[in-house]
Amino acid sequence: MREEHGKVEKESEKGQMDREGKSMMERTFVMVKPDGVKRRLIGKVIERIELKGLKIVAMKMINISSDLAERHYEEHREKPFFEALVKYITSGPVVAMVVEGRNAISVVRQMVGKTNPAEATPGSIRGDFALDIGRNIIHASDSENSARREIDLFFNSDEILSYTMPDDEWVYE
Ligand code: RTP
Ligand code: MG
Repeated sequence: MREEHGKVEKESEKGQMDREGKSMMERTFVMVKPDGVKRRLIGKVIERIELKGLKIVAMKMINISSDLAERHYEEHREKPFFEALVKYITSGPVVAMVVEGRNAISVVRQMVGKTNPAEATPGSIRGDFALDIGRNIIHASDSENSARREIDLFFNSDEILSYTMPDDEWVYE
């Protein structure tokens, strides 16, 4: 199996495409933010990821340093909310994960819901558990490039585990 962060290509799936002709197995970076941890929502978030059929291939609880926070959110450096964002994300422990599955990047973004929880669809994580854009529970990578970059920022390659699930044939056709 050839592995590259953000994208996973199993020998058996090489060349396989989904119905839109897109490649399939992806890895995405997911993080339960400090408000999610302090509101005891870690289990609920993980449960949704598992129930969807996705696979957690790395996970750890950490305190994010200001330096890591600034690098993680560097695309927002010039935004007016940047300082508050860094303060928020460094305010307590987070649970960082790498999640793998078919089209995992867009699938998890859909599960997370819109940035502003007030506009997020009920049924999404933000839609069900949050109200304020500055306290929106969860982060997920928004593209293949972001996923690759963020996984590399938070995890060493030896922290990402490779294993098979016994129900793979029931999750994937
Ligand atoms: P995330 O990166 O955390 O998954 O969130 P996102 O893609 O849905 O939203 P993004 O635009 O990347 O914004 C990153 C985080 O910054 C905070 N934010 N505050 N006050 C504001 O207008 C504002 N806009 C964004 C949110 O915590 C958002 O998740
Ligand atoms: Mg974002």
